[in-house]
Amino acid sequence: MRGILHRYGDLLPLTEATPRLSLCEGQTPLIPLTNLGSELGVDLRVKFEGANPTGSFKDRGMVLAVAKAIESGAKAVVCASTGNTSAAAAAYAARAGLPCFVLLPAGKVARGKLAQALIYGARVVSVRGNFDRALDLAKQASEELGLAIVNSVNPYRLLGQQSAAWEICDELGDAPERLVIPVGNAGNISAYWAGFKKYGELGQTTRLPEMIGVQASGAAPLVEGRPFDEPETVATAIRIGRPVNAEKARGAVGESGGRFLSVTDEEILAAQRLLASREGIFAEPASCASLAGLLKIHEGEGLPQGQIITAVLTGNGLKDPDAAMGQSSTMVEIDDCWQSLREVLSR
Ligand code: AN7
Repeated sequence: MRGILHRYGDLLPLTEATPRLSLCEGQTPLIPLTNLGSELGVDLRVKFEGANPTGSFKDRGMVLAVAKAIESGAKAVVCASTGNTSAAAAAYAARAGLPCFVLLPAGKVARGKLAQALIYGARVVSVRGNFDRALDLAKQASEELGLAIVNSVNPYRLLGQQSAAWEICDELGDAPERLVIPVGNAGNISAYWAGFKKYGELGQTTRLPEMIGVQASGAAPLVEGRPFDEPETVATAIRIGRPVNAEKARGAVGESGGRFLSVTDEEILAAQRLLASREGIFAEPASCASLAGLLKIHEGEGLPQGQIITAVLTGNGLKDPDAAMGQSSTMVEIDDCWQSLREVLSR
């Protein structure tokens, strides 16, 4: 069985006492966007993290965070989440036989993610407040009750998430020239940057990518340089107003010569439709912020011809069926006879 801890164990802080937990996470496809890439005149690939066992990139860091929680003798894990972290925490805790408590912003978690947390057997607490408040409460639970917190304040999460950058470099034979990635709590962009730098130090790559972090315009604290007390966006995964890893992310973007930019909900949904209808790839709205951001740069200043670009698609489209159904053309219902069908097909 091959997961992150097996494949990249040499680069991770494992000891003999660290259980080699695995759901065979990682090794997700790096899919060339053959249609959109050629239209934009660039070598564009997407890292499809929706192919992870719980359907998002969170599995990469969670497998290490839960393994380390077991190693340290934790009796239970806790997290706050916009949805994907809770799904991953619940799955790995179930696998490890640990109780798991998840705090979710009430009414703002996509249905697929909620279904996951419930079926994996987590204790799900719906908090009447946004993600940032739920995270404050999760931290308090961790301090007062000694539960292991598995949000990205837990350093093992970001260490495990570096593996996505390593996989991209392993496959491309070098780092991409530009990386475009959605940003919520700002952990993943920080992890990718650390991962690229690590591979550079090891002599596995010759360059570092320009890092482009994309936020939703209704939850864009890193773009505007101020907290958002009431973040709002259709991309509920990144509906975050006070990113925990803001400093690290600013460092990554600054050092790489990149930038943060924001896209509207309309642009996010348009990118989601484009990706599905032109490339056959279904990613959740937050993920599509990356493509929306790239399209925005293309429209604004253009893209260097032939540039090697990777856009990270952080979560599976199936996570949020309502977001997709809400914008797709309605279906046709017919009587069960050939005449009715013929009419529809010849329209
Ligand atoms: C699909 O699950 O914060 O910038 O609690 O689910 O590292 O926070 C999710 C974040 C992007 C942003 N895309 O990553 C959570 C949570 C998807 C996500 C992000 C998230 P970070």
